[in-house]
Amino acid sequence: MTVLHFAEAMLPEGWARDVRVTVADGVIASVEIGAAAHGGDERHAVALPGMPNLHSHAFQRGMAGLAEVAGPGDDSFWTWREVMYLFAARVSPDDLAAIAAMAYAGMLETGFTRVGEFHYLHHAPDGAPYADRAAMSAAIVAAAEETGIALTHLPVFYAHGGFGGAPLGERQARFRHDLDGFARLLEGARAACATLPDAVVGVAPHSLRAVTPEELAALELMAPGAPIHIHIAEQVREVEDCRAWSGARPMEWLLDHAAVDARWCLVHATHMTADETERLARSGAVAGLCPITEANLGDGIFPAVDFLAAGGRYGVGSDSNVLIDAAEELRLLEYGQRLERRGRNLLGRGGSTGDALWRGAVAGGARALGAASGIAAGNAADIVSLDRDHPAFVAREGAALADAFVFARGAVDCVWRRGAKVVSGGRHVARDAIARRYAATLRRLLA
Ligand code: NGQ
Ligand code: ZN
Repeated sequence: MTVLHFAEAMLPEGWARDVRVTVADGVIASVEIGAAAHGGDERHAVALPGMPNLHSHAFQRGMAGLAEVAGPGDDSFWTWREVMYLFAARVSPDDLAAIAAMAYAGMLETGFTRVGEFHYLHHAPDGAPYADRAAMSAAIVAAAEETGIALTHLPVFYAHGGFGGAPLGERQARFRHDLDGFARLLEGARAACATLPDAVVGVAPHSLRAVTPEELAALELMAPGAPIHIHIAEQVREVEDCRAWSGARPMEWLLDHAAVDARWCLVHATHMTADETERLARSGAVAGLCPITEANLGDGIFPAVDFLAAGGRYGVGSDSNVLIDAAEELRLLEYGQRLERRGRNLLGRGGSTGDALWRGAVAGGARALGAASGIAAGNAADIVSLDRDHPAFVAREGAALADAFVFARGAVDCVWRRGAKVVSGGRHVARDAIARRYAATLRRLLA
């Protein structure tokens, strides 16, 4: 049994002082408020609940910064995707394990304690399944195990290169399944996750471009009650292609044809009409927002003010992992709205904006990843402490600490996953070994 004592903590019911968190078998057994530290308690200053990262493509961390060079024509999401596919074609299961471990260690260092891995790099580069058809899933699991991050594994079904069942392109061969093959992959992925504590396995139709309506309906039934994630309405061209195919916009089509509810996470959801925004909010689904990647790829700005006003739920994801930073995702989410609407404090629901964003994204992210969240008895002890000595935190307390963390770049001190300290002094405990292996992998892949 471990007892952590925090001078201040962000609890579900509000900020509290002198908080004793007792952890047994990785789970919070009790939370005492206004309790002095006992002799054997490990003492820390400020605790936040761990942040779920609801959308990651871990392998893309290996190409971070390599698509920031202008090509011969106008650059766009679609030209970025070609660069990404070239990199993706080189990554073996061992390479994936090394890159994902680096990405996951980095996530933990910024306060992410669970990752939703939206995983579509299933087969060998020529499209042939590996002998163990879940070998790439196993690599993801190995990285989660090595770093300690909680995993919601989201095997992706990706069968078409465009709306209306268009064939896949040559560079997409690694992603391909039919429904039977995908069912077997899902079995393999579940087996690979079986020994990983708190692991969740969901299912992810990649996008309306990549699945037919019949396939989507079948996928909905493959993981009853588990999270279901899909990319949607990220790019204007995707909206136009969807209208040409069906007469409807992507969000409109999905809400009309699928039973979208609280088990769904709709990733990006950037381009919506006012009516779609309202309907999505009412559905109970989580909007999976990835502000850093959406900015990097030139996607557009999510209508967050209207979505929140309609009662919508959201969480954040690091998606392409071009930059991994939980607080920065929230900062950019708020700043996109400020720049567009020329206002301030738009997503804070009338109170402290950084505090509301951290709480909102913890709750929505956990729902999207099929997990519980928050520093409360019965939940996994997934806790982040802040570096009280960082200048950004001087003379701040309570919600003002969260604001300083989100907007003024304070720093993380420690991170616990299931009560085990995986980050100490801002560094992952296995960073050196993980970074060495990552460097060797990248030098070889990019040679
Ligand atoms: C992905 N990324 O799955 O990594 C996609 C691009 C695709 C984003 N949508 C791949 N941001 O669309 O095929
Ligand atoms: Zn994505």
